Amino acid sequence: MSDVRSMGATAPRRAGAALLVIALSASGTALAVASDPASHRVTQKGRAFAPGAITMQAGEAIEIVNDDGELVHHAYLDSPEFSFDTGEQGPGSKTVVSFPRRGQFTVLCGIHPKMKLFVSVK
Ligand SMILES: [Cu+2]
Repeated sequence: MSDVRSMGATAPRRAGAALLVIALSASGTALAVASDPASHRVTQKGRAFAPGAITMQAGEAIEIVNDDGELVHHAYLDSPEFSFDTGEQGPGSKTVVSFPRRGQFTVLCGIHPKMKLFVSVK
């Protein structure tokens, strides 16, 4: 009985995370999928990440929102320690990416080379 009660208590949050994983898996591209709700939010309006720099704790996640009209974006990070690729981010899409490691990272857009998001993970 105690097992059932414990499952009930965590079910809503786990269900949300499971849906997120499924949504990202469907695009077949996200390698770093956050299991927790994002604690930071970045928009891409005007072909620019905003804010352009974020300081966060290891294990936290960023929700990258494409609120840039009809434009498609494609955020990715390629570093020796850690990388991810969101694939194409259609208009209105939201992609959550977790940063498991400490370090200084630069997220780029595969479509707009001038877009840069500096992430400092403490
Ligand atoms: Cu872009």
